[in-house]
Amino acid sequence: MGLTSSTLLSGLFGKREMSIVMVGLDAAGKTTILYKLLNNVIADTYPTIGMNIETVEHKSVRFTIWDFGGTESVRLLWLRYYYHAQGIIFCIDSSDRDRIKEARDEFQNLLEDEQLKNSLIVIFANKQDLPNAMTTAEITEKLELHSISQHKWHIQPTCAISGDGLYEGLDWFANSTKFWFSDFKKNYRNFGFISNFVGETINTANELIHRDTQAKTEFVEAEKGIGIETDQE
Ligand SMILES: Nc1nc2c(ncn2[C@@H]2O[C@H](COP(=O)(O)OP(=O)(O)OP(=O)(O)O)[C@@H](O)[C@H]2O)c(=O)[nH]1
Ligand SMILES: [Mg+2]
Repeated sequence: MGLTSSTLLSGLFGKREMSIVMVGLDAAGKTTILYKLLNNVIADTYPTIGMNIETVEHKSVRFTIWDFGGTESVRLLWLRYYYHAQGIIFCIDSSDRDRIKEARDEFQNLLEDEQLKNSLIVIFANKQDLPNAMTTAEITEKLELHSISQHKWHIQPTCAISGDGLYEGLDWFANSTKFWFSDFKKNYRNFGFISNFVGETINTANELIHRDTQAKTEFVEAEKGIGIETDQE
C-alpha cells in the first residue's frame, strides 16, 4: 500500500486556515450571518455583547470568524482584534439608508488601520430581501469603494435569513488568498522531514561516489605498480 500524492500533499500543506473579523453597525445582521453559516439556522439574536467566535468549514478552508457587537460604545474594541484578521467582513444593513453615512465613517476607520493593511475585505450588503434595500451599486458609491487602493475588496449581496450570498463571500476570500506560503510556514516540520530524507540520500550518494573514486585511484596506482599505464580522464 502506497501513499497517494494527494495524501502526501495534504500532509505537507494541511487544512487551509483563515481568520476573519466581522464588523459593522449594530443590527446589520452579523450574528445572524455567523449562525446561518455555522448551523444553517436563524438564531434568536440579541445585540452582541463582546464577541462570538466560531469555526466554519467550507470546501477546503477552515474559517475562524470573529463576530463583534456593533453598538457605538463597543466599536473601539474592534481594533484590538484586527491583528487576527487575514480577512474582514464589513456588514451593512442595506435597508438602513439613514445610517449609511455612519457605516461609511466606520468603514473608512477600518481602511486606515495599519494592522489591516494586508487584509482582504468583503462587504456584505445584507438584508437584500427587504423592500427598498440599497443595491450593491448604490452601496459601492456611498462607501466610495472604487477609491480603495490599498486593499483587495469585493461587495457581496446577501440575505442572512435565506443564506443567499454568504458562501459566495467565503469563496471570494478563499480564491483571493495565497495559502501556500502560510501553509508552508505552518507545516515546515513536515517539509523538514522530507528535506532531511533528501539530504541523507544526497549524502549517501556522495559517499558512494567518494568510495568509487578512491577505489579507482587505488586501482590505477596498483596498475602503475605492476608497470601498466592507464589513460585517466
Ligand atoms: N430581513 C432580514 N433580517 C435580517 C437579516 N439579517 C439579520 N436580520 C435581522 O436583523 C436583526 C439584527 O440581527 P443581528 O444578527 O443581531 O445583528 P448584529 O449585526 O449581530 O447586531 P449587533 O450584535 O448589535 O452588532 C435580527 O432581528 C435579525 O433577524 C436579513 O438578511 N434579512
Ligand atoms: Mg451581533
